[in-house]
Amino acid sequence: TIRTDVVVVGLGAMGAAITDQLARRGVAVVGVDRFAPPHDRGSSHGETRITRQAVGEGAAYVPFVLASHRHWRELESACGESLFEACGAVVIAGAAGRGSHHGKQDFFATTVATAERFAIEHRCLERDELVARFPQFAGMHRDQHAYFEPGGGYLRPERCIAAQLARAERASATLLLDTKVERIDNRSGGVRVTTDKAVIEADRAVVAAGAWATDLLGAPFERLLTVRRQTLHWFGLEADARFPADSPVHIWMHGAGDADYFYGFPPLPGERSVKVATEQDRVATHADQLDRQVAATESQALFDAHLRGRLAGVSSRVVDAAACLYTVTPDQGFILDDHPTMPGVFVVSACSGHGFKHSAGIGQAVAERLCGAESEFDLAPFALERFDT
Ligand code: PYC
Repeated sequence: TIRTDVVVVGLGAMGAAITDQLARRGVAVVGVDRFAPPHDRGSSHGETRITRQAVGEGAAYVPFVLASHRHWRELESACGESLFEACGAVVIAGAAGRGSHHGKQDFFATTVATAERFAIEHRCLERDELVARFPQFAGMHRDQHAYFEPGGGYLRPERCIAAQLARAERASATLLLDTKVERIDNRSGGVRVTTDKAVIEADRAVVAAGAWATDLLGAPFERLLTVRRQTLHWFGLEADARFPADSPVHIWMHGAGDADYFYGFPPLPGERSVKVATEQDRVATHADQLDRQVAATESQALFDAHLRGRLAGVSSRVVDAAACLYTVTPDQGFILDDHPTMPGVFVVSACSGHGFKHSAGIGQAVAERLCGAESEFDLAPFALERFDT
């Protein structure tokens, strides 16, 4: 039996950040993952993740992303690698800001209002201004609107996770990799985590197990959380593609529904392809049953529905594709809260497909909460009580 202060279950985006933050505060922490992160089985792979500070999902998220931007820069200094490319972020919406993203019909308006409220540098651009600067958006219509945030950009998720776990280990965290958590039980004064390799007894447990959380947490999570397969696609560039070197990431809402949109990244340095994706909210799966194979027809369907006639310079030639998992709540927000019936267990799942950009800040917030420290973060908007449990 291993004795520790805190056991963190799941070492993806959230678990790696929390383990790092706790270990650097001098807390004895054991992190457990069923694979060897960074890995491609969960929700944190695929080379890049969007980050944007004026969060259209709501102002409650802004402190997390602002803190994260500071943490990524510090982490870059610590690990000597590039983790955060501040190439800018563009959000495009239809007439009158029409379009929905992560369940928010007012995503575009909230993005602009949040930028104003938090004094985040941004510009609202007409179609011709945007296309003059970034010709790849030539398919934008004149009745569409664009928001440009120069401080947004993309993160390198696998590198961020590896760097945080390495730093956590340097600060004396113990990592148990390729170790499957079988159950979590309360015991007097704490928590017992039974894995296929060892039993861990801790004062507290943090469950950041993403798509596997439902198997460990019981009610009400099994009813609240839905696991969804999503796909990522890389398409080759045309020979005459014009992507300026400072090209931004984008979210492009071209219809009113949640799926009438796609997001994408500029070509990574030295690459002649771009990564793009949309999101689906119709089909549920289980983490262990994920079909990881992405059919050529899926990439073609994405290209036809979203890219064709919109993103200039991108060909329909598929260079690569991958599947990943979202773990989604009914309102597509986060859950950051104590487990209602398991004292000592703090839940950091699910992040509904938009968590990575916030993860370093959430690591700080959760570590402060567990240490009883004063905190700049308000976790109330992420409490379970907003759902009918
Ligand atoms: O957070 O910008 C984002 C995002 C886009 C698609 C998934 N997450």
